[in-house]
Amino acid sequence: MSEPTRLSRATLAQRAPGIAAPVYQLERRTPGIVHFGPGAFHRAHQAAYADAVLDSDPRWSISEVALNSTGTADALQPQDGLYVLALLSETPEYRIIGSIAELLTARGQGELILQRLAAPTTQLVTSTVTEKGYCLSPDGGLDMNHPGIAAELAGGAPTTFIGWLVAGLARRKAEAGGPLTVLSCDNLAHNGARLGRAVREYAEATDADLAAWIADNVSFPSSMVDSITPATTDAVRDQVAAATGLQDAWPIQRERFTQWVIEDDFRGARPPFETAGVQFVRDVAPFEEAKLRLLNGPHSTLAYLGLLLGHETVADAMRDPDLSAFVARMMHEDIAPTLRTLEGMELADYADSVLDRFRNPAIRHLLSQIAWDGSQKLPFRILGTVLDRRRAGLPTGRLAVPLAAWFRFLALPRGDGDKLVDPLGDQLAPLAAAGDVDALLAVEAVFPRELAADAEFVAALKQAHAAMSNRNATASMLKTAL
Ligand code: CS2
Repeated sequence: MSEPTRLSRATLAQRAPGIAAPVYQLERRTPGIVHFGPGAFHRAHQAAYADAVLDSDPRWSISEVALNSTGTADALQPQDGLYVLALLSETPEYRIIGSIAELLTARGQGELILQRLAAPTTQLVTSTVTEKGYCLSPDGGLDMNHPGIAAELAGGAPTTFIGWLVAGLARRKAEAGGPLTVLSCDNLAHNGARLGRAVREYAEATDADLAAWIADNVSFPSSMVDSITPATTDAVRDQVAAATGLQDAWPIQRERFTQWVIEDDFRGARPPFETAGVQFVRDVAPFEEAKLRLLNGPHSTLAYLGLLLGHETVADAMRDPDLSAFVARMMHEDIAPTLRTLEGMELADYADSVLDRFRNPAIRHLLSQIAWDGSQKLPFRILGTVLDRRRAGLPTGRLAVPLAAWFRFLALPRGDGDKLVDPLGDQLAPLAAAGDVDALLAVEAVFPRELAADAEFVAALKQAHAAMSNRNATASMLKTAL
């Protein structure tokens, strides 16, 4: 059998019948959005929303900026930025996305990146650079000791997201490019406020006039983004080629469900995302908290416990009756009571709908993928909930279990192809291997001092940790923790 033709503008018309593709004019894409971090999550989510509005408003195609790798650019440049989005369910659906106008990489294209950030046609900057990309210190401000930030502040060229953003804003100020909205799309509580603070602190450390200009001209709304997006595999590539008749070097798969709630605080023009289902609200915080605590927290719980129990995917872990019952009770009884009510949605229904999504048999979401970067994720996903509970005089409850499971996960022996992916891995793994819970709790980049000094919390964590010495012990602990 001959290889299918590679997807590109020139071959788009050869796609299989029924495969949706852009009807707007691809050759006239002028980016109105600059996005940092063109990974799978962005291409599953923001780029699909932009694609949906381009028919009615041609201003909103995207200039992608990759800071650390050239992989996405290498895959999509020969395809004129086009790629296939596979919506997975029992009846999968495929859609060709055309919102990526260009792909820039920081290595070698820095000048173009600054030009795009300064251009008056650019009205919105978005980011999915993951938690660690924000270079934050435990107090929530910019980490001036982060090696990348420290090198930039000492006069080095930008390498970090914050560094590039501030350099672009300086160029925009110099060229009178006009006001701008910078919209964080990462899984951090109060993501916009955090990003705004990091940018302000960076600018104040380098150029007071610029800091003042940013305060007057740039807004940093928060947003909550949601769509489960497992990493692309060769099986997905084959499935996409068979369904569309075109070869895509890097298609993206995600569940059908998607949600984007954005704080309505725009300085430049606002894309008509509401026509594509985006909710613009005054206060994102209740949505953000509900999602981080009731979806991402349980996801990480399934990941660490599931891996300790020998499961591979989220759906596998959900088929384990003790594990799924434990997670459901933790959500309803330990997490939901810490949350504010959501407009138009009961928290209990929200929790149940998340559990349904975790059960989706059409998705193979590897627990090992979710287990990455625990030191960056758990403060937002679990520790905020624990802090709220303790401040309200409630016990730590079941939430000690995922944290103890993370410690046990960090201690697992690893082979060559199985490196621990976590920026604090080298510091945490030896402490976890020694079973030193006190030393782990003393890592201030992860654990707020208030919790490390809380006797009830420490005792609950130690007890859960002791109960998970091996797979069988973990399985029977889960039964009793029910
Ligand atoms: C997951 C998230 O990998 C992870 O840590 O918990 O990527 C999750 O799938 C998304 O936030 C869902 O919107």
